[in-house]
Amino acid sequence: MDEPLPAQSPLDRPIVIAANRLPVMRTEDHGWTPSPGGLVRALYPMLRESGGTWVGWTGDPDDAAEPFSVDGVDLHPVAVTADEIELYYEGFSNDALWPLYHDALRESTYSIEQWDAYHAVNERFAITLANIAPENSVVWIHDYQLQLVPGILRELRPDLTIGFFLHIPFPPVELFTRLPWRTEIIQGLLGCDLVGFQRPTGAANFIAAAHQLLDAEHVDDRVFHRGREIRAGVFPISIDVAEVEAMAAGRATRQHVSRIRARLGDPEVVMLGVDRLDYTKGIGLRLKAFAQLLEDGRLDPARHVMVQVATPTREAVEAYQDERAEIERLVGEINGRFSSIGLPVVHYLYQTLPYDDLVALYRAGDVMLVTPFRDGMNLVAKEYAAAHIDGDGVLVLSEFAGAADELTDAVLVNPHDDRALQDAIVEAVEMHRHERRERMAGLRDQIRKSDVQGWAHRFLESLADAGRSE
Ligand code: ADQ
Repeated sequence: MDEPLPAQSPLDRPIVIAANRLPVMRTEDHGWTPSPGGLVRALYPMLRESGGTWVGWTGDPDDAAEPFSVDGVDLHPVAVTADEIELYYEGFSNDALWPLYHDALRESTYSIEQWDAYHAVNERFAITLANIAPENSVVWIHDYQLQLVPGILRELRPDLTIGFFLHIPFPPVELFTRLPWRTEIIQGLLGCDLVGFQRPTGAANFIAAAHQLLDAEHVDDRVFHRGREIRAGVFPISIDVAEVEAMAAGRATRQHVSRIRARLGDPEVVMLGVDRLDYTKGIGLRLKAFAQLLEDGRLDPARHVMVQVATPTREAVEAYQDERAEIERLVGEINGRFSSIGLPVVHYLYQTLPYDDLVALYRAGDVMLVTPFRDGMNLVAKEYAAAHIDGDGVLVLSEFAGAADELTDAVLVNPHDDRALQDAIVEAVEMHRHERRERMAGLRDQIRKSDVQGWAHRFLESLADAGRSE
């Protein structure tokens, strides 16, 4: 593995992070503890070392907590009202932008009330940042909920170096321009010094939209707008590889893996899906492909089982309720047809699991199915490879996940093509041990080259460069 990077920030200036959510959750005794999740794991130690600040929402409506510190990290809550949660978060962010950015086409339901709330919350974030960011500091804003913040903040505080990272895809200009407020969004992002994307296509789509909507010229990754230069860079996010490997190597995990396989009836092949229950993740298609393979006798319920873990998410949004109902209907239908007493063929958990349980499941999975229609990166694919310290296991991966650019030793598949998906699953199940090990070695080499700490360092170094070239 490459030299581990120090927890310190690569910058000589204070950093302020802004994300929709603060990186902490309330504990039962009314204190705070860092939340789980890769982004927090990547950035929290760095802020702790360099004494940084994080601005975000606590997750509770109307929560206007005073600024506080956890482990030396200053946290500045931004209040979001119950109405705004419905309009800004569930509405504009998750019911308008999310499907549009994942090319999940459906009838457009763009609402001015939702847009107004999105604008108001973005403005509140920008004002909070303007009030607290030290002179000449670096501000790093995250994701699609906050795309207007850079533009508003630039007006308020021209001294700051401003970066933005989009965790989800940026759509092709033909789709993006459906959005009534497309120009405002591009203007917002052009307030940055550096805008980061997961894949080269995201950066290219953004540059094309800036050109079409605002006549912004560009040379390579540099966009020119109103006398300023904005860089559009590519920074594929990763995971804390060392942490997953250490968890996977623990004795408790090894014992847990044996227990899981025994409880599943010691099948020959355990197929695994782990996703937030989101309609972009292709869970239904995967289940249908599995059912068709059982139907056709290409898989055998006595030898092949599937475990699908789906994390509850965005449960107030109707499209998510529909998706859950459809997946649970499919699981019931498949089990009804193909299971025998005490041995279901699909094991389905609608639960958020502790990270060590998830790592044990990854290790227990012989074939991992990651089949989103569209995904910024997909960290599950990387976690699976990191957990397979035994050097075995096959990853079936959608071409439409950002991870497909790097994880070329996976069995890559177009999940929109039923037959291709079924064939990819059979190829993974029947793959010879020698090929499995060769491919897994390739996947593991790749992820060990770029972990999440490296990702954060690369972004911040480029941001400092972009800020200097103003
Ligand atoms: P997500 O859409 O949430 O992230 P993903 O990258 O797969 O998708 O991350 C999910 C995370 O949740 C993983 O770290 C996984 O371990 C965890 N998780 C999943 N199911 C779980 C369960 N049942 N219990 C506990 N934890 C579970 C968005 C984008 C992605 C992008 C990331 C990071 O949509 O494309 O990779 O941000 O930029």
